[in-house]
Amino acid sequence: MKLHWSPKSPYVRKVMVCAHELGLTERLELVRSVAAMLQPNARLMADNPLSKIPTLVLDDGFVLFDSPVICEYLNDLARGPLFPAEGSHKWQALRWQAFGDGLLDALILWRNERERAQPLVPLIDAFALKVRQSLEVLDSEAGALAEVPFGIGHIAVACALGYIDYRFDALGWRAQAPRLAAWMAEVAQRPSLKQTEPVDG
Ligand SMILES: N[C@@H](CCC(=O)N[C@@H](CS)C(=O)NCC(=O)O)C(=O)O
Repeated sequence: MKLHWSPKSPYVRKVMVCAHELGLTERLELVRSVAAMLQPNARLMADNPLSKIPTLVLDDGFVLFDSPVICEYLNDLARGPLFPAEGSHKWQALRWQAFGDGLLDALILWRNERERAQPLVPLIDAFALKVRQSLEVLDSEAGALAEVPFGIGHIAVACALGYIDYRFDALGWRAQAPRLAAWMAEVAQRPSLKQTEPVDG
């Protein structure tokens, strides 16, 4: 399988964490693909017209995106435990995945805006508010995160927090969300997270 990949993308990181957890990394051929909102990538678009990563091309040519779909596919392939099949654990995991992904969406749009010559201040303020409030809610859920078996919800939240460390270090989120920080300190010890820390280049 061919994965359009970048060491910087937190959504790609979700897929790679799943692959590590599921013992599937050897099955993935990583293709370094640059995906930038303002520069559609023709080579990537041949597989995904949305020009986004992660994009997974299966051996029979069928193409999967986006990260929730690819993560679930890998979990099915390995008959893994990362997606609880039913009941409240299922919805809790999917909600945390949506929460982590949504937090990432806000952070990435925030970063794009702050890099413009004249950022729109109300937009920056709105992203800052959403991120602050999300951290507050996740902090209140740190106990629940620690209680249930590690899965896709934990992966998405951890990748979002890892992205804050990578691109928004100045936020100092740990002071604002100490219980979440303690949870993250433990989860970050997993080899799957250690081996997928974002790097420039
Ligand atoms: N919802 C998608 C988001 C993927 C995404 O936005 N990836 C970024 C890279 S971090 C991207 O490809 N951006 C290029 C673009 O938006 O044109 C997912 O979960 O896979």
